[in-house]
Amino acid sequence: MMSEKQGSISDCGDDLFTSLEEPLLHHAGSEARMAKSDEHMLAGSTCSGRRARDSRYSVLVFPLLAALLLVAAMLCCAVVFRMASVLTGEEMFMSSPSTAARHGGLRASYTPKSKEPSEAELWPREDSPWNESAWESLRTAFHFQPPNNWMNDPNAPLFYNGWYHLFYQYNPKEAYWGLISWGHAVSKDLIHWLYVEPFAMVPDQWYDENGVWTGSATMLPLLLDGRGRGPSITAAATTSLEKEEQKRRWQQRREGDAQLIPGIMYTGSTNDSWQVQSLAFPSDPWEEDGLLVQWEKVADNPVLFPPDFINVTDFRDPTTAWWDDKRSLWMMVIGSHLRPTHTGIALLYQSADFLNWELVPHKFLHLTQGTGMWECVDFYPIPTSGEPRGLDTSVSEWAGGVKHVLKASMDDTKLDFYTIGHYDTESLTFTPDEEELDLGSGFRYDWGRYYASKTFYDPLLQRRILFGWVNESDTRDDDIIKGWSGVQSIPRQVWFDNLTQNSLIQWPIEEIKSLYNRTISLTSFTLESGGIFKVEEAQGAQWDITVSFTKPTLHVEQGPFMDDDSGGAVAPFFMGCNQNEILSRGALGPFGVSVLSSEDLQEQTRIYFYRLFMQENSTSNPSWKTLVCNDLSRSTMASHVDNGTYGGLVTVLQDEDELMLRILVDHSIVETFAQGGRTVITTRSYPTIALDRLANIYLFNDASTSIEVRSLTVHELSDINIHYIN
Ligand code: DQQ
Repeated sequence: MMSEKQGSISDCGDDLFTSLEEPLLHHAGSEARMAKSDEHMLAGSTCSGRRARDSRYSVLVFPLLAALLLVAAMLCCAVVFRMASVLTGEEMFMSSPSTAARHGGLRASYTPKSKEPSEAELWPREDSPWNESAWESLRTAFHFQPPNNWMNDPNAPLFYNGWYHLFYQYNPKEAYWGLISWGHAVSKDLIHWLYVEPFAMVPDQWYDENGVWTGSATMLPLLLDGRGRGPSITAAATTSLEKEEQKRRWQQRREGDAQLIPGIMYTGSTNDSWQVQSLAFPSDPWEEDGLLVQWEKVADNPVLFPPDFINVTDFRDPTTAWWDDKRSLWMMVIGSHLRPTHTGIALLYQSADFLNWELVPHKFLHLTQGTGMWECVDFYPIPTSGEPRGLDTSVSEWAGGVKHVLKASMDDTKLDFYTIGHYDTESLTFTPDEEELDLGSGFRYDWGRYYASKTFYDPLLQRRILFGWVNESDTRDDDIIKGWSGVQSIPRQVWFDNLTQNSLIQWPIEEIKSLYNRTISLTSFTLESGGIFKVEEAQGAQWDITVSFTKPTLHVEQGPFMDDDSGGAVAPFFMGCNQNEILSRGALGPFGVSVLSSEDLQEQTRIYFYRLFMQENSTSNPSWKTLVCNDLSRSTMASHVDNGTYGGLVTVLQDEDELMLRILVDHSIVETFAQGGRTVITTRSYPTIALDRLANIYLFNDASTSIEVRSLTVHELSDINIHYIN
């Protein structure tokens, strides 16, 4: 059809039309544009006759040409304007028929999450407590951050060919959410990162025009054409030619994992804001591109549309898939919710070839009423005995026992909840071990600002690693001025807590020790009530601090009793650090560490324990409970940033005689791991005085009884100096 019409234009001999339309076709590349140019082409087909008839009007050629040139200039402006709006994230690369038209169904109603920024003043800003160098000191030194602009969710972490890969939701243009693409970084040790260019994926297709949103990687068996193109993916070679090729690839493999190729399933937000799932593969993972720099979206995209019983804007963030050996099928979960019941759901899909997916007949792996939209669901096996280790996502049986972890990032509250339970490979359902610890009411990964987390199995060291997005808690205008927003947490190893038997341990990966460059150690001293102790020679903002206190206990009648109107039935998992009791001095708290502290303590971020004698629920007897908190109330002199207190209860077993804190401090982020990693709190601090070498470390005891410090170890950490790979 195209060539027929083009034929009529060249018959006309009017190259102007062609030269005006071609750039439009080229830029737009959409069916809508094609329809428009078809009209022009039809008009063009009548032109040759008309021009022949009206040769007497040749005196008008120049004015006409001038007019046409003016129109051309205006059209060019329109194109430039359009491209500019693309670059500013207002609109993306093309317009094309709606997703509904392609798929059938209702159109989406969508409210963009990112609004235009308010008027932000640039340097110098008189009302800001920070100048340019102060802002620079708030940037982290050993956490992963992109070179600039906005970052949110960690995506598709994986290990391939000797390298760890981290992708992330990234706005390449601004320090706020929008134009979401996939940034990419690689590392040999999960600590020292290198930025990879170009971006792994950008919104350049109708099915991801509103953003290449969150997704996961699955390590797949050989791709039979070795090029990663979708239709050739299969779990097993079938023809003898394929088998030959497979054999060749197996012989070729350089590393233990090289026979597996990552495939990425991600959510695309379409040109009319439907959420659909699409696939991408590395272009040449075998020979030329072992670092997985180039990615190709498959021709059959999108591979999944939202089912008709959910809203088309509530269908996102596919998990890493697992192989169901019994049924020879790939399985994968996508998060959503049911309106109007507000039930959070994990939709369960299956596929024989990773390309064609169908919802299992009973639809859900799991659901929980009242929890709302589930984002970034994660689902993985966890061994329940032996040394801390992880398992490949496809493992469902393990000699030492295995349970499964289900995590959902709750869109309503922006909190990451997890629950531990049993995955039944017959009924294909997940059941939490304890109903009261189901998603939304049980454990959180982190009690601070931590969201959209994602794990992966590290086959090199047989462990499961967790990443999470830590957002800013200053203002959007601050972010625009400083030019960046968002940090990834230190990668944490996660394993089953054999002692509590119902929760996870999270612990900074061992590799962080490669950054230690100076150590201060102290042992056995007493902090009297009201006492404060300055750690000498500890000026700076990059620390790994471990402190152990002797567990303090009192006779019941001396302890603070936490009561409430329901007769003492405080739900412990919602017990936060912002209760009034916590702000005042108690018998056994608060005591702990203050970091990012100015010399005069005007500014300090306080991390503390607080022991309470309280009732866990209406049927239990009161007993000692321990709260652990990151308190930002004095963390900055700036009045416009978050100054809340974050934290929750930490389990301290009866036979444990110490309370332990490990705290990672990195300029504007403080990650607290309490009691060996049973409770974790990540918060942001924006000091105005306690910056760099003006930041100190203190121990303090605001309890009315004395506290014993058993040991204190403070490691100063080096910068990781992330730069682009050559
Ligand atoms: N971020 C992505 C979504 C996801 C959300 C978009 C969670 O895919 O649900 O940037 O932060």
